Amino acid sequence: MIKTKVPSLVGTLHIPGDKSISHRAVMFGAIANGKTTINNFLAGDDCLSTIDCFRKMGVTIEQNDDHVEIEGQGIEKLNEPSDILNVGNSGTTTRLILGLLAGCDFHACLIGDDSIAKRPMGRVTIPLKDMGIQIDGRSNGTLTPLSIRGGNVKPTQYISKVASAQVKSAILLAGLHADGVTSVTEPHKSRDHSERMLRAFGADVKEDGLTVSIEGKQPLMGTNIQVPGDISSAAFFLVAGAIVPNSNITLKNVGVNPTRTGILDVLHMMGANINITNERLENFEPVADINITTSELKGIEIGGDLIPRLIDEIPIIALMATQAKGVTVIKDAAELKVKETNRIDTVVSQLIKLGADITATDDGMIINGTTKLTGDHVDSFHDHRIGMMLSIAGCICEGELTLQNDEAISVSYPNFFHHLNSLIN
Ligand code: SPQ
Repeated sequence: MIKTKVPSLVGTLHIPGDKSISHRAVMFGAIANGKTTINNFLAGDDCLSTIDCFRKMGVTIEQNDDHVEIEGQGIEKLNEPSDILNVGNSGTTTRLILGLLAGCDFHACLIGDDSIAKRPMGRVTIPLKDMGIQIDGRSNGTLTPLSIRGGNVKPTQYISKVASAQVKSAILLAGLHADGVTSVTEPHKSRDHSERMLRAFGADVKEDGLTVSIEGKQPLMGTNIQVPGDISSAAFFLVAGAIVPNSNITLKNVGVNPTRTGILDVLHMMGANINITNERLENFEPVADINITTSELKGIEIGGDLIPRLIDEIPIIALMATQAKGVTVIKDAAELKVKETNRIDTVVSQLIKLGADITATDDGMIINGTTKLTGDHVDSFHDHRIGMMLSIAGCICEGELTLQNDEAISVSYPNFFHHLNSLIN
């Protein structure tokens, strides 16, 4: 992919479905009783991996682009898979499926790509083993490939060291099949899509501050899920609208769940011209339309509770900070090191290539703006969010930016380049 400076970005986009919500809709639909339909499903590689895993366990799933129909027959009707479950590049699939398989009295093996093989799974497998589940795999069952034999789940009261929706969801899904109450307490609140969607499927989930709890043995009932647009995908165009000259972009139907809107807080704090309208509750998630125009930005400090609310947006926030006056400090974000790539290293190394003044720290980065960026040969390192961030960088670079491994973008935003090109005048 080659990208050069653009004069402006103008137009309206319908952002594709939320990845986190699409995964959960398939998983919960597969273990519910009765039919589940999903509209605006994200047909990206990660969510297709989730569908593939459940088909291998005998669930009938019809998928036509962004419409999915699942014939759920309850978790007890899942079959022992005769083939390995391939999670591809998806951390969400790996960790949530482990929690769900904890409730299944059979054996299953999980494998993923090279990136998944490096990501820490002990944060889920260790508490699941404490709940009585047999798990083995590389590095004492903390790295893929993993094998699991579920059944006889014991409830737990788990205190997590990290604010992670994947850890929280995996333990709650295991707890759904235990006798008694399972709870998870986090240091900061992570995204709450599982809690909201479990309720939409008829389960009773309780929240008390940073603790979420669920009573075991509750059946899920199939339902209709309308997936909102993914704010993590919208973030690339929000930042593009703010930093590309003469721009005016409207994004329709974006999920604005408060556990995900850290990017909107950052845009406000940096002084962006952003307007949020038509806020409504669709199904069980808040949704809105967002307009942004070219803005004069200023550097800020980002850390603490804000981090879990924008963790996946940090690569694009770092690019925005190169175009903001003054210093931006991103801290408390060591979790970036265990994503599809070490996102502190990949963001910093690739933005330095373009001429940014950016330094890696132990738990984030420091960016001095504003800097003029110049095109160079850069790499996504097979990380979709790094690929999209660098493509937006190309829109403001002097000279040509060439991006290696751009196909990774289809993990979460298969029509990203089509959308970007449609805004170029
Ligand atoms: O699914 P995966 O690979 O972990 O995807 C990422 C992403 O950038 O798309 C992280 F690399 O998003 C995670 C997110 O960082 C998706 C997610 C979820 O759906 O529950 C939660 C976050 O991860 P975590 O580890 O904080 O729970």
